[in-house]
Amino acid sequence: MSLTRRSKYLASAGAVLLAATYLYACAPRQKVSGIGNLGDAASRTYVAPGSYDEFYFFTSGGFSGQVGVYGLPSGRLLKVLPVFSQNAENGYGYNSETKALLNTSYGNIPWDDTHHPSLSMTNGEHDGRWLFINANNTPRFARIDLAKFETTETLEIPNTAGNHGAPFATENTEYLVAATRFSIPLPQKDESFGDFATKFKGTISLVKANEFGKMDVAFQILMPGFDYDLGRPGKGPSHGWVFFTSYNTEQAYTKLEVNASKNDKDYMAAVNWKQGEKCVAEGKAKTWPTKYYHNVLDDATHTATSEVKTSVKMLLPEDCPGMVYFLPTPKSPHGVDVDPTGEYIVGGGKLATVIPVHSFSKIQKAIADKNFEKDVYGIPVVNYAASMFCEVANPGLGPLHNEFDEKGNVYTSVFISSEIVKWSLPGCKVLDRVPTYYSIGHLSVMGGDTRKPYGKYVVAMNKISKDRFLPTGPELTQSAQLFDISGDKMKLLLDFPTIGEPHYAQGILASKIKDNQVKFFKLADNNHPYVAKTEQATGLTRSGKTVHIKMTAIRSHFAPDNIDGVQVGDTVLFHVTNLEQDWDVPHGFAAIGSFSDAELLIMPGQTRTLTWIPNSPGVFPFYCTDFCSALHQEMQGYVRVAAVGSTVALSATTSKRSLKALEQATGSAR
Ligand code: K7E
Ligand code: CUA
Repeated sequence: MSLTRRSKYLASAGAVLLAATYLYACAPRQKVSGIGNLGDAASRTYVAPGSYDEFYFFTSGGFSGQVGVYGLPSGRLLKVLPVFSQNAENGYGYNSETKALLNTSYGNIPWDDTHHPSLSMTNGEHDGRWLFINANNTPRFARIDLAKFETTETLEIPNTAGNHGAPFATENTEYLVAATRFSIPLPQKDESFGDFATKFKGTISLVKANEFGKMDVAFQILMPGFDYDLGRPGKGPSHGWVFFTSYNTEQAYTKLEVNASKNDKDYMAAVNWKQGEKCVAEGKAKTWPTKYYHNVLDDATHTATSEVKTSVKMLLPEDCPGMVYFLPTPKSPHGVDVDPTGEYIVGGGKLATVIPVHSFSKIQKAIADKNFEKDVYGIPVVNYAASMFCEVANPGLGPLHNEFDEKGNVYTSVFISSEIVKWSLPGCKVLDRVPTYYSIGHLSVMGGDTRKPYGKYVVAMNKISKDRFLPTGPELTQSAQLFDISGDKMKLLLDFPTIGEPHYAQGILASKIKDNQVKFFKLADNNHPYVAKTEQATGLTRSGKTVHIKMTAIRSHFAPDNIDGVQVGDTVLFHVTNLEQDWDVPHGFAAIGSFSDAELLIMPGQTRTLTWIPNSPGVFPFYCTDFCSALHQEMQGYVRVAAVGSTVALSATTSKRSLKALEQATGSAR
């Protein structure tokens, strides 16, 4: 960039960030690794064959719409969980049973952008029941059941655009909180951009989540038209409150990098949701007509169904005094994080030269004393000096996010200067800093958002991996870096590649999850409308142009495996039940030319459906895709397809000769 062009860039604060990003993040840098003793680092992350990792680590997939499950400290990838995505690996989002989980008022949306995994909480600690995650683009929440590692419930969030500051769980998972990133006309209608400041609004949502199948918007709060970015519920003394950062309090609607970077301070919203609950109970909320989807995967039918909701309770701050306050916070803050004691609320001012720390008790006092500097859209703005506990000096360039350990230390990710800065609370002094490779976004301490962090490790999730891994064409892998934080100095232990774009991630002790696993689904409890619990219960039915085939799979054959009487243009639905009742014995199912679905991967005791529409006469094979036994290659069959109008009746046969005995003879059990 030329000097004149650069000085133009430097004309605004937003551009300073941009220019600094070029100068720091993209400059070639030397490979200072921060590793004191490589051999020691290797042994600290080595998990011997047959041993387990100490932590599960759940990373958001960002634009992959998925969740990555890693073991730490090894950094081994254990699973990729589809959430707001279709997954060819197991048919999620393709097959008839799971498709409804992607239903929204905009239609069936098989993609989204996931940012913040949030583990369910009991008494402010991860309890290992569920993982929640947000969809940014078409606003939604998902529940992932950690006994099954499966997405089991999704909820659309109405009156929202850019569901970014979400879904952080309160101390007992009473609520997941959410805030709108984009303010929009509410209710949505055709408005001119020039009316942004008067007609565009934001919302904050409190979503009930503590019971499977009952996720719902408890109430929403109508907010001034800013961009709300991130949120964190209080803990301990601040339980009952939630804090959201905002940027663009300038209310710009074009060229935000400049126009939304003018104010020296933006606002952090401090929301007393218990007060909100009270106002709702007193009937102060308005009922707003809207439309949003709630989708639940039923345990017994293994099938998701959708329900359409038609209204929400909307609270206006002026109708519920004491519910919302603004805390001035420098400057275009991104992250907000609450320390384990619940007293300190730490902002991440991405254009600020300090890390601002608000004190919950000082906020309470300022409110009691009415120590306000002004009102903004009727919302009292607490005096900056009155809520501020400290400003941490020398935090690096572009502080974003904070996590906490068990010893009163805070770890701040600093994007532009690519580092983790460790500092103390309540001391507010920088204690250590370590470079990351490169451009760190979120970071995650094991249990680092809870009342009782485990500490031990912090993981940096970096936006750029540059020269750290073998190149893979124009797009290089995303990367995470594991640091030891048990001593005074942070120490780099491991680089590992990550899938999608991991924004945030959470680590939980493996012992809280690993012994609660569902090993298979009980066949006796399977209530799928097309289940076949025995081979005798299989069969074919035709209704018009639709053919239902109830089929079973067991090592190593399908029943039936010869199907006759299908015609060109029929919609053939293979409902395949896996009869196995043992851990880790899925069967797969694929049929040649199936163009609307991926394969099925059917867990033991489960039924899954593949849709198949033959477009020419012939005899077409299907087979099991998962190498399930020595005779897995024999696990196959044929469908015979006749021309339209053929008089061949539907029929099915299964080879009489069971291969079970042969399998046992060859010792082929998986
Ligand atoms: Cu900082 Cu979406 Cu939490 Cu990305 S967000 S880094
Ligand atoms: Cu069943 Cu391979």
